[in-house]
Amino acid sequence: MNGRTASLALVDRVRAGEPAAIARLISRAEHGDPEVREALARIYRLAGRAHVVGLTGVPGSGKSTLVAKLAAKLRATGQKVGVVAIDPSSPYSGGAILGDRIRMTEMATDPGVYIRSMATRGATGGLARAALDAVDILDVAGFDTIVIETVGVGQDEVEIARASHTTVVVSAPGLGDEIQAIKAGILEIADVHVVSKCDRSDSNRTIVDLKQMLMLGAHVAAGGWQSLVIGTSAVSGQGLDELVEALARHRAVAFETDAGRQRRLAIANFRLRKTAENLVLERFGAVFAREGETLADRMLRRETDPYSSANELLGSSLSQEHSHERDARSKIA
Ligand SMILES: Nc1nc2c(ncn2[C@@H]2O[C@H](COP(=O)(O)OP(=O)(O)OP(=O)(O)O)[C@@H](O)[C@H]2O)c(=O)[nH]1
Ligand SMILES: [Mg+2]
Repeated sequence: MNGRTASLALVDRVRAGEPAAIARLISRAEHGDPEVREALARIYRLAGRAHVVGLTGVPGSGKSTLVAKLAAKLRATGQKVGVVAIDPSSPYSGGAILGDRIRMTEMATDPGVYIRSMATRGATGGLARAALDAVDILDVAGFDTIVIETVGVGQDEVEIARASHTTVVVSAPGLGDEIQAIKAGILEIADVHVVSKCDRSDSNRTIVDLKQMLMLGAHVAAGGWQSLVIGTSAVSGQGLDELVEALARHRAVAFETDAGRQRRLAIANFRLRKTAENLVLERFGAVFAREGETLADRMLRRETDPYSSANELLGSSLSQEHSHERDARSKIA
């Protein structure tokens, strides 16, 4: 069985919710071989049911711990929960704080929770591409809510958080000005702000600061959604019900309002652009490797110039199509 057939065979097993198939298809997606594209194309068309929540915040703000608690809450309401953790700086055992190890272990064996860490820094076609393919795979596998945890410090991570139906930004109490400055860029993308570690005495200050900052910006986002600040504690469980409730309300905005549709359209647009850019670069790379040196040599002799040569290269990059992509299209059509 070649890579293409093997990947396609995984799609049906993913639909049946088989964990081994989910893991394998995500790995193949991460690797980004052209052979997996036909399978991912099918996956995309089958997906679209799940509520995708992007959860971001600076390192150590308590994201993984919160996700573990949130997953347990959602499980209790009967939902299946998928988690995609992007480049976690600590292994995904963050939920195992303060004597809570046993519950995390239980969750790890619960088929209704699927946690996947991705170190996709070098993934072909980029971090966003691989992460969003993984989300689609979990969606097709029947997970109702899928949380993408990213460290909100780089452009890629912010893009991923934006490519979710609902964006949660986690702030921890007592972060220095320096860190707050980094965060300034991600605060504005939040639909829901969480101040974690509210068992700590300095958390009120952070909540007040955030609320003030939001009031300064005083805007009601599209769809009538007013972003809010929720204080949570993984120790006492404070705020978790409120967070679950806010997510449910925002899910309704995403799926049932015009503004929500606009956002989902923007996400589709983003993915189209990323995928197309990726294909162009890939094909251009192949053509450049083949013809670049000859053209450079002709340039050196002043028989041609960078502009004409670049046009020529781009022309042949775009006119050639990989045979497996042609196959994939005719199969899907
Ligand atoms: N007191 C207290 N500590 C917490 C709480 N939530 C998380 N922590 C602690 O904060 C630290 C960081 O938690 P993580 O959940 O790993 O944070 P993270 O944002 O996922 O970190 P990275 O993935 O490394 O970016 C850990 O030592 C946790 O035990 C909380 O509600 N209260
Ligand atoms: Mg983490």
